[in-house]
Parts: sequence; C-alpha cells; structure tokens
Amino acid sequence: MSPNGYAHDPYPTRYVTESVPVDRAHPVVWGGEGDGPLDAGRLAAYERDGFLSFEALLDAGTVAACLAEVRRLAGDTAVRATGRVVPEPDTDGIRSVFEVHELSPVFADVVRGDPLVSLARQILGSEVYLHQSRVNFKAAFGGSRFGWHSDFETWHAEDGMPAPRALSVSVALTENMPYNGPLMIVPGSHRTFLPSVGETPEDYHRLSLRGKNLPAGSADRAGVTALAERYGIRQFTGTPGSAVMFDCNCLHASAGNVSPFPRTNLFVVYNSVRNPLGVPYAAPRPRPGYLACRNVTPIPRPAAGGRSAGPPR
Ligand code: 6CS
Ligand code: FE
Repeated sequence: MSPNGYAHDPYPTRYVTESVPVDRAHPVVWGGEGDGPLDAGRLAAYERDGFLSFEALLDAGTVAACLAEVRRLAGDTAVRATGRVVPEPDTDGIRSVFEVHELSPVFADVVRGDPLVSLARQILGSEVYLHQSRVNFKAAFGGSRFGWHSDFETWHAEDGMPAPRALSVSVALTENMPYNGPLMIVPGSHRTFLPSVGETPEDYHRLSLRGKNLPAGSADRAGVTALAERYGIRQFTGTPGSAVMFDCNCLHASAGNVSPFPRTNLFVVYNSVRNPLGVPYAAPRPRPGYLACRNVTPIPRPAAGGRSAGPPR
C-alpha cells in the first residue's frame, strides 16, 4: 500500500525497494479520428511510439514573439526572485522558468490556443487543462543535462496524478541540433512504468528541478538499459517552431549543451480534466501550483465561426 493511504496503486514508486517494471494499466490514445486534427495513421504512430514530431507546429512570427518574451523574463529580477525561476546547478544562469503562461500574454495565447490544445484534446479524449508550462533555456557553453526519467513517475509520486492521461508538447524556439542538447526518447517506453527506488525528501522540487545528484525520481538504470536495448533511442532535431508531442510516461532525457548555440524550448503539459490531481502517491506534501496546477477548469473552446487551421505539419 502507498504510504499516503491509497489502497490500490497501479504505479508504485519511491516507496518500493526494487525497480520491477510494471505494464501500463491505461490507454495511450483516448480519442478518435473524428476528435481532432490527427488522422488514424498519426494516432496509431503515437500509440505505438509514445510521441509524434512536427516540422512546423508554430509559425515564425509566433516563435519570434516567444523568444522576445524569453529574453524579457530572463532579465526580469522580480520574476527571478520567485520560485518559478530555476537556476543552473553550477552557475548563476537560468535552467528553467515555470508557469510562463502566467508571466506572459504571448505564452498564454500559445498554450491556450491551437494547434496545441486540439492535439491534446484528441489524444486525451476529453477537455484538457494546463498542468504545467515552462521554458528550458539550455544556454550555450554549459546548459546542463536532464537525466533519464518519466514525467509521469514524478507527477504520480509528487503531484498525485492518478493515471498517465497527460502529455507534453516541446516546441523548439531555437534550432535543436544533435550537439546542443536536444530531447531524446526511448520509443515505446511509455507502455512500461519503471518504478524509482528512493523516498521523496521534503521540498524535493527545490533540488530535483536543478537536476543534481538526485536521490529520487531518476529512472532505474537497468530498466533504461533494457528498454533502450530493445527499442533504441530517438533524438529530435528541428528548426524553430518544430515540436514533439509525447506521452507523460515516455522515458526521456537530454544531454548538456557545450555548443555555442543555445537550445531553448517551450514545454507545455496538458492533463485530462478526468484525471485530476489528488494526494501525492509518494511525497510528504503537494508541490506548488506553478509546478502542478490543481485548477481543472477546461481550456475554453474557441467561439463558433472562429478561424480553423488545417492539419499541423
Ligand atoms: O518535475 C517536473 O515536473 C519536471 N521535471 C522534469 C525533469 N521533467 C518534467 C517536469 O517539467
Ligand atoms: Fe521531463
């Protein structure tokens, strides 16, 4: 039984003594072809691999507006003083800024609009709300890595997310190249839940988001090795505006950036309104709202007669 009183936990983690992989107990694709812009072939690919990539999800004008906001937020000392800004582990640079949709009207429009929201509704088969948004900076000459993990492992343990009915969209704001720390995913890993051994410390997010010597929440190395030997590793490169949409239980990571080119991406996480957060499954208390929103009010649909775009590329 989970330490926080759940009688049945299909995804036991942190409080286990051994990382024994568990089969996913929930669907991957919850909606159908008629529910959004993706055709049956793209839905089947997402179901199989756990992700879809897009060459141009956001247009150049939107990307330019986002980048201008990134520069403004990075220089804003008031924003820096809030917990929303996560510093690099070894320098005074910025690693991440959370809840960018509350800090910037430009990001608010992007994360609450199409094509992102229509894609999320279709995959998750319901109305959706924003669980989390952030920008990861990955500065030139030293932006630090993100080790192998499943986001759902963290959100289940620390945020009380019951089921893997959530997804992330990672949008490139600068070009993502093989050598500036792009996202890597183990295709097909979303069908296996890899428990993580190690109790969640108090206020763990202060440490975990900086990515240093993590005592909990890192994916089990033997488990990562077995899945990567079986399925391989996919690395995502692309020009600004390209994107990857991926299931919350995909095993993923990214290397540090020693190149002279920053790799700056917007991450937007949508959760199904039918999957509201409860008590954390394995942490002393819930994390702050800027990391895990507890307001499940659905993102509104555009008024009838509004502009509708073609299928995303
Ligand atoms: O703890 C979290 O919620 C975040 N940390 C990582 C490394 N990935 C997903 C998520 O934004
Ligand atoms: Fe992640």
